[in-house]
Amino acid sequence: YVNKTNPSEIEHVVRTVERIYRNRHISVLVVDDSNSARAYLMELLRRYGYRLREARDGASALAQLEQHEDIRLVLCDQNMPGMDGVALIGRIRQRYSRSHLCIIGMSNYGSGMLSARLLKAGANDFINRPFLEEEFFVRVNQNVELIELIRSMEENANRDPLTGLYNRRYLADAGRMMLEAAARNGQGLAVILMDLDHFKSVNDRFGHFGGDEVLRKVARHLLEITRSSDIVARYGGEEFCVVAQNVDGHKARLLAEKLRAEIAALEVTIKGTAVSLSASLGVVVRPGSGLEDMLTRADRLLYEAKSSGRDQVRM
Ligand code: GH3
Ligand code: MG
Ligand code: MG
Ligand code: MG
Repeated sequence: YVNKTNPSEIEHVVRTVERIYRNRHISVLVVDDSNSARAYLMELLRRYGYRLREARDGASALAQLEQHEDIRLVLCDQNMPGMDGVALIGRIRQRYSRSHLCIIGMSNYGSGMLSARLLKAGANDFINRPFLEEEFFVRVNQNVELIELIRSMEENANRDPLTGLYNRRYLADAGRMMLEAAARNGQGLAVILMDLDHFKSVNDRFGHFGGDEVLRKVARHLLEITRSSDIVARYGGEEFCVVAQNVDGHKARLLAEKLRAEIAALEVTIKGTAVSLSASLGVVVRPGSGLEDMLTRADRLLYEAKSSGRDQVRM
């Protein structure tokens, strides 16, 4: 007798193992006032490899979310003393968008309009109790897959594919928010625009792929020498923009000078030949009337730097 295993069963096992591997990076928060219900849900989720957090009421659920940025799914019981599920979901949605995390509300079978109230409060889905494990997993996994997809699409939409830096679209959104925050807190903010000098000749000598390689190296170096709180974006072909918060005019000039010096000193070799680089920079410090206006003025200063001989900072 030969035990012929069904190929589709093998496929199922392989897919499950792959999923468990992927899910190690995904945190799920289980919110339920009942210890036994929480333990059961966590036992199920553990089987699929999810990283787990738990809370027994709304207040500690909000605290967990605050503390753990990586929570992507919240499973939320409706009936809890104090804040109920609908109220908690409303509170969560005030802070966390549908592209940050998904919520599955859990209601008891027969509670009528509750599922509609949970969805209206901001849940993505709901599960009636008692449930079949099969349905539980399908709903959990589908919601997690969807949020991961949304997040990767959002990430791609904000990035420049060549260098991996933020793109101009992201710069416009995040830069405006940073500027508003700086205005509220009365802090300085610098917009630094940088254009590589004579980049055409780099392409002429090393070809377009060589030029691309140089742009990637420059991008990587800019990330190394700036702070994680700065926005570093690819503004155009060989133009980069740094938005730095909490800097006054003096610090902004120092930063721009540092960027200039670092680019001039950067050792890049393409096919064994050293490429010498330099850059021209324009710097504008808040208050300006808005990000667009600051970028326009930085661009004008950048061209002054070009016409004054390149490899210099203008502000
Ligand atoms: P300068 O700025 O000093 O005036 O001279 P430049 O030669 O850098 O002049 P310009 O800004 O007019 O030209 C930019 C060049 O950068 C033109 C283009 O071929 C090149 N470039 C733009 N985007 C890319 C890219 O993605 N990859 C490569 N390899 N080259 C690019
Ligand atoms: Mg309960
Ligand atoms: Mg240039
Ligand atoms: Mg240019």
